[in-house]
Amino acid sequence: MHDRAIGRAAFLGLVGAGVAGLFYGREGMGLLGRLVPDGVQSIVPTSGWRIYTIGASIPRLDPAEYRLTIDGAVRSPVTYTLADLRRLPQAEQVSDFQCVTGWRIQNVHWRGVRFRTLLEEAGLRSNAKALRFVSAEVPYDDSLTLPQALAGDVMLALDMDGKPLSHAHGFPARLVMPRMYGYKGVKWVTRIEARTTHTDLGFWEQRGYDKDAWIGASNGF
Ligand SMILES: Nc1nc2c(c(=O)[nH]1)N[C@H]1C(S)=C(S)[C@@H](COP(=O)(O)O)O[C@H]1N2
Ligand SMILES: [Mo]
Repeated sequence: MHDRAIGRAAFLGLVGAGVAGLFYGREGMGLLGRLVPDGVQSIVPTSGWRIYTIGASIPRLDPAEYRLTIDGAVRSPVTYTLADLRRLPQAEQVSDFQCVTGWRIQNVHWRGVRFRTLLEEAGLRSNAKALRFVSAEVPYDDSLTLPQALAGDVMLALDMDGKPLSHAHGFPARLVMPRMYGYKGVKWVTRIEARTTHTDLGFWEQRGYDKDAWIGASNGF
């Protein structure tokens, strides 16, 4: 999204020296000056990230309470705990991350679960066409077609650069699709809904961005 548009959302801007994360509220709320301690700690070494949230604060999901539900066009809906997700076979990749506003982080090391693995137990119905990723941060969501989601560089990430995701980056689980702009990368994912059409528009897509957010080949930059 353009910086003007994202200005409506809250973001954590990191200023060069040390733990100087400033938390900005939505338009009209002004500077909250609130730090997000462990988020800030894990962001500082990888400078360049900007933390985006559509809410007024960074969601902090409790790992013990966390559940991921897989439902919709599946044979049997499944709910996973975070421990369940960690017990599934994990995949790793190094890929770049690019926001549609222009900033780009190179060589992010992600570790998590591929969708082929994650969907095995629930079992997609033959009419499933897309996956909709729903954030605990309502109403943020986005979708991928099945071929997009099942690609070899796409995953539900649990770790970033060798550590569990920070709260700011979507703890405990976020979508990673490196060939599309960052808005596809839903953070704080708590539900994956198999859909029989790929007609749903994600949060930023309802605000004008392309559903197929290919970097360099969509209406982003
Ligand atoms: N739940 C949620 N997920 C989200 C967003 C958001 O505001 N809320 N912003 C998206 C956008 S536009 C980008 S560029 C990336 C930024 O990832 P980061 O906050 O870890 O830097 O998160 C994406 N996922
Ligand atoms: Mo973005």
